[in-house]
Amino acid sequence: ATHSNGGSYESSVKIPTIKFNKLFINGEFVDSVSGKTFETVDPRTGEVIARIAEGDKEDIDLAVKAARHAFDHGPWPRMSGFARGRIMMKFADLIEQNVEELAALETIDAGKLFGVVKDREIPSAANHLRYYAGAADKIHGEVLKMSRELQGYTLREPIGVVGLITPWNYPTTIFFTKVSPAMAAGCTMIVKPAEQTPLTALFYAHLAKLAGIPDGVLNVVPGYGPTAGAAITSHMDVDKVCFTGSTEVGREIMKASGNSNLKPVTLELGGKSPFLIFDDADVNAAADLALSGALMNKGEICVASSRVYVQEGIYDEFLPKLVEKAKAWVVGDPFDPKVCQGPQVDKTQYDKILSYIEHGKREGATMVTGGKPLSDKGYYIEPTIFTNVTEDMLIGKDEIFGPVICLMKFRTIEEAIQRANNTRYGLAAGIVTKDLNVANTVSRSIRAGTIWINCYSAFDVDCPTGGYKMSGFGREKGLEGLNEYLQTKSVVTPLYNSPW
Ligand code: TXE
Repeated sequence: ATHSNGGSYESSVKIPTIKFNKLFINGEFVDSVSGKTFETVDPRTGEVIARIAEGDKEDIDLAVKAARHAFDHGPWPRMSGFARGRIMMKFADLIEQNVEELAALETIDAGKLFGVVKDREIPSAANHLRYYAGAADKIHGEVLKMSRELQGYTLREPIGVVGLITPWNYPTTIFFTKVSPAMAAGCTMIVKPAEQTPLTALFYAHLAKLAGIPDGVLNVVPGYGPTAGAAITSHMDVDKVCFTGSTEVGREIMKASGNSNLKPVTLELGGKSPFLIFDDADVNAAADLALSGALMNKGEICVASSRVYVQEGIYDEFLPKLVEKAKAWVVGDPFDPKVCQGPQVDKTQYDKILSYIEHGKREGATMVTGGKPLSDKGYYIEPTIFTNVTEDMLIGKDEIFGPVICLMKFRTIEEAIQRANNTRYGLAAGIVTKDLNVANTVSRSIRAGTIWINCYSAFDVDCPTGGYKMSGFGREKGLEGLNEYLQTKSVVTPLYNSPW
């Protein structure tokens, strides 16, 4: 890969000063009860950006109390859906007005591409708010005819106080895929952003207040998983948890729910998504799709097309194309518009990826390009491609969450389906073919929540996403995503002259 100068790129983008570094509870920025703080680090350099108030159990208790009060007594769940929607629309406008500063914060905190965050991710997040704002006044139950003696109807009610635990790879997007439907439903919430990337979430809290979201509706408490996160999942007064993160932590969250109040959970977990390229594909276009599907956001994306399967008729043509494209993929400072890939989010992820690469070599896979760190400063890793991989190797079955592609060859459609499904995950899959019958057959046969045909990572707010198998359960986005924050109450009345 070409390396464009690590952290020394002279950007014209103004690096913002950090305005919000405290917990946001009940409409105010406050220090943590313990007074403790933690560092958030710029992955371009490994240097500390700011110290952030560190939330722990006592702070979560305060946030839950505020959210509970706002839910049980405040205006938010009681006002009309239309009124909630108007406030959410204002919130969305404020986000767009601050897009430059927000995008710069996200870039220094997460190492994400400035241009992509500014032009796509933040505008799309604002549109998540608008989509659900538009749905807020269309939440209706049903009238039930029931038996001759009874009439019933259903109410769709907000589920209550929700805990939203987010990861560091898409700090803005995932914040709004959870917050927007929760707000539209009339829930109140505590968001715990990932400890690696708390900066934009706190800024959004500030904007929510400016927009007129009542105090206590949105609380943002940065902190670590086993302390602040676990305090949410085991809290007796939190009615639901929605989590995106690792499968291991997903397991802990279900246990915490089981050991406390049996709160329902929605889990969006890891993946090892297959990308199947059939003999009739345009090799060049397919290589572009496979590469960007796997390396997008430095491979730190739950749907990464990390297992690429190519049919034997075009494999020999495909391999050098993919390698050539990987070598031309520019790694460097995420403010540089020429760059395709910034630094991995932190030292832990960087070390994890490099250790998987070493493991791949030891397991007998063939590394055909990449494999090395790219700079002595910051967490940059070359795009890496392995061939001769099988699904039982560690690199063929674990989620690496970095710029590493496992390239494999298949013969028949049946083999492609069988190997695509040979994983404990089921988040997404890609298919490249011009043959409609192949595309339809394979789509039905793969056990995954999203199938992309002749495209990849094509997300939109009205399209539900989520996992099969150990990639989790529940759906986010679309109207199904709103259901996760609602529950149904049935109301039944006898008719005149009925025996009741
Ligand atoms: O995730 P964690 P990590 C995968 C990816 C990555 C690996 C580890 O493979 O390499 O997970 O990343 C909070 N109770 N994904 O360790 O720990 C934590 O503070 C409650 C895939 O960063 O799952 C953070 O806010 N919460 C993924 C959030 O969980 C807890 C995105 C995610 O962190 C907790 C991220 C606990 N006991 C990582 N422990 C995806 N699906 O996109 C941690 N947390």
